[in-house]
Amino acid sequence: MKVCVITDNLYIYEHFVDLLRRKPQDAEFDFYYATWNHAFREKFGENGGMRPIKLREQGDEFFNAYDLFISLHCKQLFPDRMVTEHTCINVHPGLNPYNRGWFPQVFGIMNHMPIGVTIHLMDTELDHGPILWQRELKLGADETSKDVYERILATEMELMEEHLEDILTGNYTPMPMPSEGNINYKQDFDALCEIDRDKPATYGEVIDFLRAMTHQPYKNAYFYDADGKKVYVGIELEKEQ
Ligand code: 0FX
Repeated sequence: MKVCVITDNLYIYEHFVDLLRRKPQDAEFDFYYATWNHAFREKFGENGGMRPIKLREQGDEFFNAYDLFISLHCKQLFPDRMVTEHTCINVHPGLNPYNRGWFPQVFGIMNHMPIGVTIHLMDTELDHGPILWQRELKLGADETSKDVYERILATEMELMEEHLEDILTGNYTPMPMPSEGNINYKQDFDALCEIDRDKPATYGEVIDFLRAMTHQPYKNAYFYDADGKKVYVGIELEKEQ
């Protein structure tokens, strides 16, 4: 069988390739990334193990060349005909249906919502479709977005390792999503970043907001100083031993 894997996340790509090396599968895998992913373009170029692709420009010839499509943090929307006519599986860094879309753990920390990992069949809506497997992660009071995101990535790879063969052989029972849940977009995250210094909040809300926005090396939350310069804000948390 031929499998098309599309990813824009280096950690996931490298760990998935390592998984295939450790546990060879009876399938041929092709890897693609988004044409506008400059970091991948610099690293992989046009050939080698990875190729750039713009999914919405592909025709039947491309789609019919594969038996299965897997999105491992692919930053492109899969075209409708791809998800309706072919089997497409998404590995998502959130516990569907909570916080579908952009940076699920950020919104999970801020809004005290469940955090985790979901592998699901894709349909025409974003991070939506029957659930195959998922695992919830409990958030520690001292964890930032980065801390829990590292556990999310590791959990995604654990689930993939446990179920790759099931994915390839179709050995699963899709479960309907329990509800539509909620969805966040990149604009929602961008809008959170500017701090309104006059907004009243409890200490608890401030701590949760800052740990949701703390994810080195990214500079997320900020306010403007008297000279109109951005001052970035993060938080350091340390639990006693
Ligand atoms: O690949 P990914 O981990 O995931 C994102 C979406 O969250 C996910 O729902 C979608 N399926 C996937 C295709 O794209 O995103 P990332 O590698 O851009 O960012 C990883 C984490 O880093 C993110 O969860 C929060 C943090 N981050 C990232 C950026 C770019 C920040 O805190 N600030 C940023 O500006």
